[in-house]
Amino acid sequence: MVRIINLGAAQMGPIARDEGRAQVVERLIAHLREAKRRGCDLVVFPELTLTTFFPRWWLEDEAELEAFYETEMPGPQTRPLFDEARRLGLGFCLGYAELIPGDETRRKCRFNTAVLVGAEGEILGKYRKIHLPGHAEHEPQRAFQHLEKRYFEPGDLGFRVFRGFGGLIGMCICNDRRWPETYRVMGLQGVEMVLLGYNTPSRHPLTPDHDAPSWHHNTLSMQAGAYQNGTWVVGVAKGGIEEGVHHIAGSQIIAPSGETVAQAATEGDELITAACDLDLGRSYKAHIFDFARHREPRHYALITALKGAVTPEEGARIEAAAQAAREAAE
Ligand code: ING
Repeated sequence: MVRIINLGAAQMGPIARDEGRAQVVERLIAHLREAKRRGCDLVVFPELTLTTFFPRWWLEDEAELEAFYETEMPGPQTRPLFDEARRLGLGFCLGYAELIPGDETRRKCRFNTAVLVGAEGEILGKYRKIHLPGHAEHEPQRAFQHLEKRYFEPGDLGFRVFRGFGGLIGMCICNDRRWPETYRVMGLQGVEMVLLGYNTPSRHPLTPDHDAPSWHHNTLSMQAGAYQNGTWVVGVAKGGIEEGVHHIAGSQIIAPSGETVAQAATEGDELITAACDLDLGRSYKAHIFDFARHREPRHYALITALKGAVTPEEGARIEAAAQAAREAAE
């Protein structure tokens, strides 16, 4: 039986700081209706889809900051999106800022989150962004801030793979897509489609030499993740000039071959679609990337032992110690 997901990547143009949730939700619902018209089953929205990308500002007022977060999903302002998706029989993936209010049982937490929602409106899975880029302190010398390390904490749910839409679906968020570990952990769980949204400034205040190739870095990261794990990858941007900062667009749907099969042509609200055959990854998983047959984890100890790089001499020492520990355990 052929397993096809008719996929809609719902790119968003800029969201203004004063654009209310209801206005944004209306734009998302317009995407859902267009996706239904074009025969989609599953629609993917960008990272932090419900608001402007607020980590670009240094916000000291707690109430002002927390106005960008959701304390329930769905909540009163997002329920219309869930209701319309269910009426249309569509699943969707939604990125948003998640606030877990503190109480006597747990401290307050803030995450950069995505949920996978089934065609009946049920939440099939949740992911909280693990790789947080940028900085935690005010750096006024920058043309704009990137304060995700201040406004969110690293995700605590891992890289999970969920059953839905006839296949194995994973999620990650924005900067996660640049790290090969993201895809490989899901690849080791058999993932067949990775859904991700991103807000990516085209200018890099501290590394201006990265500006020109930023498009290439975006595509390279996602195409490599797809090919090296035999999975579809769907990358959906919030693009255009948002509150004075230009974000790359370039949303795309990438096959397990690593080839882009659909790409956005604009920097605004744009739906791109593809009929994604989940079995296209089989030949990669069964041959060139048959993990069980070809991977050699005994040589990968440094990957989980270390956070930052060490000297080659220290690397050799750690590897030798890991080898000795394995032999002692055998
Ligand atoms: N945004 C950017 C991203 O990883 C960034 C941060 C921009 C990192 C440019 C490196 C270069 O696409 C988010 N939200 O992670």
